[in-house]
Amino acid sequence: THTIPSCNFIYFCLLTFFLLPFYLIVYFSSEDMKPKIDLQAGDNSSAVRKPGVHKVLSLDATHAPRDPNAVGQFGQPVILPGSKNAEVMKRWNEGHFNVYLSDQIPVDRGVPDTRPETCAQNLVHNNLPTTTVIFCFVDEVWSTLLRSVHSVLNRSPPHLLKEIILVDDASTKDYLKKQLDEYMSQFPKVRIIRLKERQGLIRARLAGAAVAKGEVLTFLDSHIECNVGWLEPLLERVYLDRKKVPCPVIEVISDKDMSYMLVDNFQRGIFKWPLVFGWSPVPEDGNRTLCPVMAGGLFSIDKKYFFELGAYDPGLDVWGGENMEISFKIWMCGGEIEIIPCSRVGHIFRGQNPYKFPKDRQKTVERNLARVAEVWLDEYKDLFYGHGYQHLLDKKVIDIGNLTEQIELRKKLKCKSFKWYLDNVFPDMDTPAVKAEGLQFNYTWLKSIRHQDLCVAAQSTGSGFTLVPCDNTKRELRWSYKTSNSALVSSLCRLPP
Ligand code: UD2
Ligand code: MN
Repeated sequence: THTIPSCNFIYFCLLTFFLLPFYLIVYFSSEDMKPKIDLQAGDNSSAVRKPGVHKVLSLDATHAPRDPNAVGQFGQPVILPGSKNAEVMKRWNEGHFNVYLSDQIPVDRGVPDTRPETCAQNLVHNNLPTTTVIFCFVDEVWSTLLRSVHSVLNRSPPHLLKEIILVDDASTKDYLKKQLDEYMSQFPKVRIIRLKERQGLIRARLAGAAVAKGEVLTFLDSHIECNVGWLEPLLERVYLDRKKVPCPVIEVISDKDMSYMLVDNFQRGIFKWPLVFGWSPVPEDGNRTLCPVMAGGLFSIDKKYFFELGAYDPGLDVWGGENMEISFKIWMCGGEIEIIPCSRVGHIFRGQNPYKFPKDRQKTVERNLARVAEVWLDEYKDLFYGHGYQHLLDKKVIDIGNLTEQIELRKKLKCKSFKWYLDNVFPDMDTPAVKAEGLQFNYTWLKSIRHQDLCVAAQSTGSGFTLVPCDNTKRELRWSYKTSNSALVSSLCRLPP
């Protein structure tokens, strides 16, 4: 005969099979399970919209990570066993950094708060403008793209973050199509715009800016991690003066071990002829924060001001030169570029662009730079062409396109001269000219020392030079400045640290 189960047993089954799942759902969606938001400056969130000031909100939803034991947590370096080398190398070219390792690190990892100590005490206004964060990307690695977006969501005061716009510059990878839409649909603030044809980062950013709803535009590269308190100091600058264009300090995420590294020597962005971007220490008597040229990737700008300045020259293709264009334009037409020491964003610097250029890379960048030189450099454009770009003067060789609109814009905005810019913004600029045996060589943006079609090659024995036909794929033809005053050093040399 069958025995009737006891009441206790029925209750037990009921609890286990019906109530427990219900209870778990309620528990996991409860406040306890949501990312913790740390208002280190006291809970002043309710004061945020009232007039007045508050301490910078040190928001960080990742300071208590879900998995504190995961690799790379808190920006620590990860040393993989040698047995993983083959896998690391196999995936390296997907992004020109350690993609294999990046994929193992949580997309919402914590990073060390690298701000100078006083930053957390700084006051900012309660009624700061809102911002649209614009990431443009082409074939970005999945884990770094996600980490970039999460770092913005987790470390930005929600009331200041109007939206995040992802502009997909005609990526070819499948995961960036359907899967990205699905993933981002859990974040109502994230919008994806897809360009039908590859436009390059300049026109991709313009496409994002055209539909942005925030009062301030914040441009970021798609392989970054924003640090604690990164946003408010940028917005505060724009709030105080809408013609100020603030840039965060760009910290380094190692391309090899993915560690987040503090930048503690304060540098500003500069250029050398022929319009080669570089970093240099601030001169003794110089203003600590003024920055003659921005690196290009990371900055905030008042949206209306961006469009008043004519945004970017839309004739610039794919990559390169747009940081020179926007920098000269801002300074010469009444604005200022400033690096904000309390705002920090890590960026993976890659040895090479991991994506293809629709046309030749070198020709694309040269053409962009020539457009900038023609519009902004006045008589100094001769110095640009003189440093290895004589061939660009032959209009039959390279068509730099129509510049009428850009030249008209400069007139309309009544911008100052390039001489004014050099005298006032970058008075310590020097012109590196390498002289040897009566020849005048030019140092080019490809880091070669060039005389017509010949380039100086270092010899692997460590002493002596030869002159060989230029070829930008050869390491022995690459030379760089290790510090602003150093001699040019061959990339074959290893210097003591
Ligand atoms: C630096 C800037 C970068 C840009 C560039 C000069 C920083 C940290 N980075 O080089 O923002 O100013 O100098 O142009 O200051 N991308 C596209 N379409 C393209 C090419 C690139 O959407 O056709 C995206 C790319 O996925 C990335 C961003 O544009 O998110 C910048 O490109 P990058 O990371 O290759 O440039 P980077 O850091 O070498
Ligand atoms: Mn980048």
